[in-house]
Amino acid sequence: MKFYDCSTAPSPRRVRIFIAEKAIEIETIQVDLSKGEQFSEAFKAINPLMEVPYLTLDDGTGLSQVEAICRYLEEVYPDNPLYGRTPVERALVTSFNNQVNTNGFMAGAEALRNGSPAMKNRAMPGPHNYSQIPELAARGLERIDNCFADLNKHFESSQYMVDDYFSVADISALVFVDFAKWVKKRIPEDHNHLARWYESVIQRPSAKA
Ligand SMILES: N[C@@H](CCC(=O)N[C@@H](CS)C(=O)NCC(=O)O)C(=O)O
Repeated sequence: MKFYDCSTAPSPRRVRIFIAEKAIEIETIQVDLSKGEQFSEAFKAINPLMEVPYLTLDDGTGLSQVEAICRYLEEVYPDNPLYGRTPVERALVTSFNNQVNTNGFMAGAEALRNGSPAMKNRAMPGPHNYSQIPELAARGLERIDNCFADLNKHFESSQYMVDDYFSVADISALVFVDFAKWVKKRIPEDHNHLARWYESVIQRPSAKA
């Protein structure tokens, strides 16, 4: 397997933390997004979507999208399950993972990609150029605030995203909180429950990934 990564980017970080939690070794190739390496003919031939993360399997199959890659790794490396251990836990993990990615991570992407001058005409990743919509940047910031508040409420009565079970939903939430800093959003001082959860997950060795 080969894992195409960019060490500074948040989407591949979700996979890096997942790999670290599984304690597996995968050959990793850096694609420097700051230098536009995702647009090179060489990388386009590997992933026509021109995005990271990307995983190629030994039989030549290529997998794009964080979710597809993590779910594949969960199946081939079932030890230390991160998508749930029972039917109900798997359903809850999927639900909370989708919620935090939609309401948090995507809000961060909306704010950054529609607001940063460096991302002019790159409001969406991938092979097509899209112009920025300033209203979406403003709405993204508002949605980040709401996601922080919702997570704070959630962690009032739950150790992790799903009860006392650390899962891929916690990885997504951690990457969201760190990604929000890119648009100058930090956990508000009075969000004690969210801060307590963050302190516990950021201390895991995998969080350094
Ligand atoms: N939906 C994709 C999103 C991946 C994505 O947004 N990757 C970003 C890095 S965080 C990227 O490759 N950006 C390239 C670009 O902006 O041109 C996934 O889940 O993997």
